[in-house]
Amino acid sequence: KTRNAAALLPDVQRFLAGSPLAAVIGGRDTAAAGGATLATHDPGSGERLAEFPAMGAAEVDAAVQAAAQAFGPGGWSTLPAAERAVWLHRLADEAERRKPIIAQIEALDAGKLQAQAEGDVQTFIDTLRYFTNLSLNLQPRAVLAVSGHEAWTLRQPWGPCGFIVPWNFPLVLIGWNISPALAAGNTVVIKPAEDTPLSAIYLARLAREIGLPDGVINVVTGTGETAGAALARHPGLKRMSFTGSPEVGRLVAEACGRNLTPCKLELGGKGAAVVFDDVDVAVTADKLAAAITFHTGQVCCDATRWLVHEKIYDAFLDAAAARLRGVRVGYQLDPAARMGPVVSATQQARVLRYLERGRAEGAEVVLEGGAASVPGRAGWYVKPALLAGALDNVAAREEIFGPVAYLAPFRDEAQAIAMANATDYGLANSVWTTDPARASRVAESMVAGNSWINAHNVFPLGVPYAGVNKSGMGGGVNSVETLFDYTRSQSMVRPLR
Ligand code: TXE
Repeated sequence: KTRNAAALLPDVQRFLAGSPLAAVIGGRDTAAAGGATLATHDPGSGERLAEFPAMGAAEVDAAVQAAAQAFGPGGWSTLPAAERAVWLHRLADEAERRKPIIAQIEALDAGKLQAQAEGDVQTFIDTLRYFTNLSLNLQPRAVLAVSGHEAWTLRQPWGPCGFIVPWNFPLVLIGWNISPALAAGNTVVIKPAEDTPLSAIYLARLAREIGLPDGVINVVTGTGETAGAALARHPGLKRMSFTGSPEVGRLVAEACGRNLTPCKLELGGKGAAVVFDDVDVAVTADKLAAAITFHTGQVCCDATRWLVHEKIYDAFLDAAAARLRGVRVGYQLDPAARMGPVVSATQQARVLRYLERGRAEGAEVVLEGGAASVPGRAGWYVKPALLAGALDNVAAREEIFGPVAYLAPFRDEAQAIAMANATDYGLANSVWTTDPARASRVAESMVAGNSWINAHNVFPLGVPYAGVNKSGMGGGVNSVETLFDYTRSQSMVRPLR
């Protein structure tokens, strides 16, 4: 029993009491061959939450086969879209009914503030509904009379698709990725991160409870090196989608390349926020501080480099430091907490190491950050940190994945754009100014999949989200195009006469 037991919803307690939990393959609760398990912990208390299967190649193979069988013939892919939509809407409705339960599981497992976890569950639900509805609204392609032939294009589902997801937004990233795949008629095998397997397991059980055909959603659990790698190299997958670090993304893409399996990668980032001297300094500092502390900075599209016009640099630095100093670090289920723990001891050590290295390379330490302690909770906490100086510093170049911002002054627009673009990543940036023409100019000139204007970390439904360069490849997520990505094009031709 954890110390939290009293604060937990009865359904969450019951779910955790089922430990060791099973993964779900072909609708069946499945343990690892030999019964090997791993444990997942509450990042806010360090306590063990539950055990789950440490799977490998054999279970991954069984899951891909279950997905292939569920796909068809006569399966999920051959149902009329309207019939699939009934199932997917039922799944969304049931997830909505259980939102507090799913959110608490996600909050506990990932160390997310409860309110943010609820937002994540809502994003999952909204995304599933969006793609389900979209799949019912596709217009038939025009029939062409060309060169004496009529021709048309079918969009066919691919088959079993693999999804390897990370620990920072488990349910959001599952939703963004599997919703278009399922709505288009594919079946899925999900490999959640070993730090956060619980919401995926819960989701697979939920799908079974509402009667979704067995094998349409499969979940395999285990480490990246065993379960993840086995999924990435499985020749039975027709598509793969990976979200995580660039290092592992490269391995996954290589494995897919060997099978010629199309592969979508969503990797990290080192986003810039470019702040001009016409903004309200207090308001902008406040918004950027909120962005960097959101989910304790474990957000791939965060603004981690704050490029500030030299005229307001000192005032901005003071305002940001004051705001970050006041952030209340606390246990994720404590409603008074404004920033929870990081996901693991490993991640905490990573953040602390980057602070050390940044300082050693000469960064000015405005706010030193470091490990934080929360009374009565032996979790993995860190304080917000603010570094400043030249951008050739390791803390300004590499993705830290913690609440650490790096400030640097700029002189003019051209220099700001050059500084923002001086990175191998290309996921998301923002520009802050009251001049609309300048806002568009700068936003367009920053090379990345996403440019926000006077905002950061906003993801309206249906707006494409993708990274370029080291931040990803293969088309991104969250838009009409994603639905097409999960169909293959098949040209049909017949002579007119
Ligand atoms: O990610 P990994 P880690 C960045 C962030 C973070 C760093 C390390 O900077 O600090 O990566 O995090 C699975 N074959 N991002 O090490 O390892 C793994 O089980 C196949 C940014 O936790 O990339 C998990 O399910 N799969 C990112 C998933 O890959 C493998 C979010 C991601 O884990 C595997 C997460 C292998 N050989 C981390 N090794 C973002 N874009 O938001 C691991 N995995």
